[in-house]
Amino acid sequence: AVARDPVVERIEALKKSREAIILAHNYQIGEIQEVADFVGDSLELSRYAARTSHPVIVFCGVHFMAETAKVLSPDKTVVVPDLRAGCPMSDMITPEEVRALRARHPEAIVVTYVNSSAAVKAESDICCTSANAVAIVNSIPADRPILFIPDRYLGEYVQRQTGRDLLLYSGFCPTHVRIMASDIARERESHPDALVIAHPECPAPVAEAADVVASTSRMASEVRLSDKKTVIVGTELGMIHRLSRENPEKTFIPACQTCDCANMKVNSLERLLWALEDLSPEIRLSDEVIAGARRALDRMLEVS
Ligand code: CIZ
Ligand code: SF4
Repeated sequence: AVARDPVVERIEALKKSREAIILAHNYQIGEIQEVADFVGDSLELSRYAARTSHPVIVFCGVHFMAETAKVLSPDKTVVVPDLRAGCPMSDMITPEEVRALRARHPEAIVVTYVNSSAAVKAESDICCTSANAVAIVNSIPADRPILFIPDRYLGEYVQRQTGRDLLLYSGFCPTHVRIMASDIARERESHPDALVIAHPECPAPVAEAADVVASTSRMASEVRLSDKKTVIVGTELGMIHRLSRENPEKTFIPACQTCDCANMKVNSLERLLWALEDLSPEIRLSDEVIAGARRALDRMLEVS
């Protein structure tokens, strides 16, 4: 038998005694994806968390994602490997700023990307993910102004797709902006037959240079369905682990070697083990924030 990593063995034993499940985002390190019960995008993970009968969820991703799991499963214990794994984009807007924007645009519907704190979601009308942002915006009557927060690049992508004029905010993902259109051009030259996929958090020149602009969940299905043997990947590097595992016959080339989210990489197997041992650090939210964020998430789930 192959010798097993003692940390992995302890994680698996504790998972049983704690009646816990481990959820991992597509951008987590490979070792965490391998011990997880389910790997997916933030919404898939939160919906999985809400369906499971396990009382304890160890959420391996960044803070706002674990908050969403808590909002959808308020009676469960949601722990994370490390509270310092935040998201700079999500930190670019506060609930006070949303209230100030609303005061300036009282007619506007506030559409909030899930990459935001639960407190910001609670100030919003409806949430969206990168997978359903276009459908959510299309569901809003054409005469209503839309305030789209916090990601300006996802917002610009939605504008191009829907032809609607959105009031955009200035947030962005510091990881995805590292990918340049020149990176795509260089890799296309080396791999002329490759499929190029990019995330809508990338600025327009990169999105426009890609064959497919998609959320990580749709990237996974597009790659599975494509007959291209080589894929140039324009998103966070952790995604390549998931894609390689699901498509062992295909070759994956990162568009940019530095598209690595430091926050996603704060989580390690050891910290995951300690979270299971201590059932800490735990995500805690006020009832008010849970109710408000839940309303905006439920509206999204009704539409998509
Ligand atoms: O919502 C998510 O999980 C993120 C941040 C990326 C994606 O497109 O799946
Ligand atoms: Fe935030 Fe970007 Fe990291 Fe996602 S990849 S957690 S949006 S900084």
